[in-house]
Amino acid sequence: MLSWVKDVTRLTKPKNVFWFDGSDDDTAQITKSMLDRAELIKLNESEYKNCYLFRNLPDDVARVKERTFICTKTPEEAGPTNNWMSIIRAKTLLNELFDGVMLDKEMYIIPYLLGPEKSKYSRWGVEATDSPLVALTTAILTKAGKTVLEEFGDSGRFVRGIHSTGNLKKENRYICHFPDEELLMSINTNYGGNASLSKKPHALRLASFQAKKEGWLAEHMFILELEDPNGKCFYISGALPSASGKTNLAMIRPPKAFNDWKIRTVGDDIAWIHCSDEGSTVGINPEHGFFGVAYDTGPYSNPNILECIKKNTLFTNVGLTTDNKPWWEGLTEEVPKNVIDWTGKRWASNSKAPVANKNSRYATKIDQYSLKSKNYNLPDGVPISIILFGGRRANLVPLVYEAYNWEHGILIGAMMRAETTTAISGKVGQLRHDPMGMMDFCGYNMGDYFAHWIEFGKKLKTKPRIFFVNWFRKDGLGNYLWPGFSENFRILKWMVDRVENGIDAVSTPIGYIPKVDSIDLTGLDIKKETVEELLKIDKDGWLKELSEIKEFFYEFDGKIPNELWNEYYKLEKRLIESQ
Ligand code: GTP
Ligand code: SPV
Ligand code: MN
Repeated sequence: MLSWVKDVTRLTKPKNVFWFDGSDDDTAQITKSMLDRAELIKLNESEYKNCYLFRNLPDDVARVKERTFICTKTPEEAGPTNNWMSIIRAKTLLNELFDGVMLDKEMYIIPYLLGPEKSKYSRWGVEATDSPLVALTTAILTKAGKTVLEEFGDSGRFVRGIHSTGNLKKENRYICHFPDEELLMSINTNYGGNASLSKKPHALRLASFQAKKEGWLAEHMFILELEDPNGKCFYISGALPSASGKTNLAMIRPPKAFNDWKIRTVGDDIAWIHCSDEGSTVGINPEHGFFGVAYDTGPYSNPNILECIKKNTLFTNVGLTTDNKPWWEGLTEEVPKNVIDWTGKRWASNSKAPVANKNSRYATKIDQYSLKSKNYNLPDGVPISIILFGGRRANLVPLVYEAYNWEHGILIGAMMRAETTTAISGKVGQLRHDPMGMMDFCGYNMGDYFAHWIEFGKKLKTKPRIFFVNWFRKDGLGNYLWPGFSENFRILKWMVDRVENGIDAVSTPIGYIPKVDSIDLTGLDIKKETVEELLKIDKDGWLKELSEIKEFFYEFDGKIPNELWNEYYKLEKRLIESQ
């Protein structure tokens, strides 16, 4: 590690090197240096203790898929859903960009651990960055600093990450992954998902590649704990596309009628899933903090997080009130007077632009979240009995359905599509493929990834049951048909009833759907017809969907596994025969 840091120093030529030891003192020192340079705003200490606001440049507030590259020997290894760059070209280009890039700057060396201490499932890495923002973010989102070195031992194996804020010019922005070398290089961006290399670049893109080699899964999934009134706990992991409800669901508060049920959080964005020595499915959350969407987070959508983000939290791209409190749409009903928008300008009350950026975020530690599962940090992980996939679909996809078996479940995950959100730069609301929510995060050929899921299933003695959800169905006027948020608990409960109590369901061409009266609607004002509408299956629509999925699968040049095609044709046949 020392020799690697020397190499990076020779390349980037920083003014000095800051070894982050994970202490509060180190964090305070980095924070102070940013405050001194007016790069950070201290928030109201009495209401937001030790909280800060950082403003990214307006064109650097989301992940940029078009500047994200997988650098392997052949394009085939990266597959059709990733941008590929040859290793030689990427290295030449990046070495030039990184040459002397830290001249007047400090370089922070941040060793980090992903996953619980003393866990065979955990991994580690080191990020060398000249961005104090990235240093602080990594200190929140992972276990970082000295303790990690104890975990390392004298192992020379760690993921190497080099990052520089550079000049933030978009045309020279690169987020490059070298899976064979376990190396990451990112430059000219300071936004979380592009620059905090421990998160998506390591914990998903490189980890998914390692997972394939080693027989586990690195997924864009939350893990939640659901405790029934008898005290029995179930663990559900689920993939929903970016900015489509993972954090919200992992933290929901069951509706009043179910206050003897509990939901607690293990993780909100990434899950590493393994087959245990006993053949069961176990999951860990590699992260140690939440990097959640702030915009729209409020008493209705996520009441539980609001208290947690009132201390030791780093906000990006939210608004600022005159008394130095963070503000975003959804936090309170009224826009505070004379609020400053996320770009730092006074917000005009007739403005159509939002006060907070729609991809504004909070970074906060899971330790201080009161409704975390007590098992959130178990070295052996938690046993997962339900996996769910979800879409963001105004039409077609019902509120919930269950796969007939593991392979069918993988097919419905692979068929996942969603309307785009502000989590990635580009147009919002456009339908795109997002298999298993991993479109932007699978570090290798997705055809091989599907095959790996099939193989993984073969090792499991008991397989989790697989469900699909869609909270986003709309009526003809564009209103959501399902109230969502805490009411989603009712759907989780139905899943547990299926798995635990074997309650009956309706067999349809696409999978099992609930009998209308088996979703517990106690205390919810919703018409039976609306629920029927939410569960309706439009066979012609599904056949059209399938033909589009087929086109997508063809892009993988024969790499879609036979098991998936089999399930695909069985599904098509069921749809045709039921016409
Ligand atoms: P990433 O951190 O980007 O991976 O996002 P996420 O999947 O954790 O998304 P999050 O929970 O932050 O949800 C973000 C958006 O989804 C917000 O705009 C919410 O309003 C919306 N959302 C979440 N749950 C629901 C729901 O049940 N119904 C509806 N209509 N919207 C929802
Ligand atoms: C996502 O976009 O899925 C996120 C935010 O969770 S980021 O870490 O920026 O990728
Ligand atoms: Mn995410």
